[in-house]
Amino acid sequence: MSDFFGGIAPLAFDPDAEGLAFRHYDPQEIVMGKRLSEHLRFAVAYWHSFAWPGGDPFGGQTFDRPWWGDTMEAARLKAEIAFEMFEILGVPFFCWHDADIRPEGASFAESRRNFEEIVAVFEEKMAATGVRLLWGTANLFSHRRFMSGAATNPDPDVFAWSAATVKTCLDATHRLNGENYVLWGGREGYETLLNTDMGRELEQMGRFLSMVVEYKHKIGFPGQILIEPKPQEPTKHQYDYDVATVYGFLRRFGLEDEVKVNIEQGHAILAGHSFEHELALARELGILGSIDMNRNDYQSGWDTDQFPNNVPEVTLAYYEILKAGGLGRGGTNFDAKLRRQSLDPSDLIAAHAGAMDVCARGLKAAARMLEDDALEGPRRARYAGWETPEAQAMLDSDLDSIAARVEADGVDPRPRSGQQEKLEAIVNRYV
Ligand code: XLS
Ligand code: NI
Ligand code: NI
Repeated sequence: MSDFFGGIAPLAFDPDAEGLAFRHYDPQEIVMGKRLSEHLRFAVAYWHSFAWPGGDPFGGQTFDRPWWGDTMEAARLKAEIAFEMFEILGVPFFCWHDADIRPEGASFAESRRNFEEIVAVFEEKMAATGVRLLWGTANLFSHRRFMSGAATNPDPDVFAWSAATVKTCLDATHRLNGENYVLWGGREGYETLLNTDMGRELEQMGRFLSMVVEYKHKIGFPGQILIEPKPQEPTKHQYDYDVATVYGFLRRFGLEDEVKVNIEQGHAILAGHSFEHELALARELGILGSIDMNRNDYQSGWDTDQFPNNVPEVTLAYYEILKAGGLGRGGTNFDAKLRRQSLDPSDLIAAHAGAMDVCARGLKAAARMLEDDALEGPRRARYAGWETPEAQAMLDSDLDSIAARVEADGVDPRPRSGQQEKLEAIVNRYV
């Protein structure tokens, strides 16, 4: 045991507690026939909690961490303390990028050896604690070699480096029995068309993704491959803009049955959508895979990756997820970081615990709305006209016969209220 967390005990569910505890998240609580922990499938993001130094565009590191440094010893200490936090929080999962967990080596091979050494450390710690891997991913955006993209880079050597990196990370994810493997196109996009061959870059990206899927089948990795959409930042135009764009891309390369999406709250907002819009669309397209839970600052217009703290918003998100039948192999990954003034180790615990409570409240409210048919009842009533045999038959007919029927039957549409305010008031009763 390190003394980093100063002896903070594993958090209990205790609505009346004074200090750190869960007020709404009781992992054992049964909701719609399933434990809350199985619905929510919480994961800690290694990068934000253990690799991010607290910088912003105007200043660097604010956090003091005993594991700062580019050595294997530091990487081992970081792993040690990360697992201590997982146990304090009682989270079932975590997620990593290769670059979060190991120091960069002088060559590809050295980086890979460093990485695999820490993966072996994880393997032991996971066996000892029961914490599992929600997903692994490759960081193909931080190092300057990726500044013009990874798979979409004009330099084929960067494509090669990226392919080798994803192979290494997918192997490790498989070895650790990860539930999913994520690809976020960190710099797959462009800054200016003046120097960009967009058609070529999209082809490269499609071929790259196909290779990932081929390799997954070759090694027998049973997890899901997930793309994480984001419209901009770091590049001005990211190719994986939103769920709709990713779906079109998957269809084009024949991958719509192979790849799903990992949808992030803040990215949905950046794309000009709501989180629930992206979730509902992915569900309807059959590609809902997993979620990155966080929130953006609504004024700043960029990806601030704050911990969620808005129950009504989170409720509507889990509502769409419950309607999809749950997260399946996916989970709720806190792709969220502390504010840079939140220096204390206990801030890390409080941030996650608070966010877990927000999610628990949201999920429970969503479940009650579903169980009471509070929104689905009115929604069914709104579309009831389509349940008649006549209406269904129309979909199999043609414009001629529809036009003839409109005149023969004297069809005369009567507008009806959409009742939005009444429905909003209903939601307000549950949150
Ligand atoms: C960045 C992304 C990133 C992915 C994983 O905006 O959210 O953190 O989740 O590469
Ligand atoms: Ni993310
Ligand atoms: Ni993000």
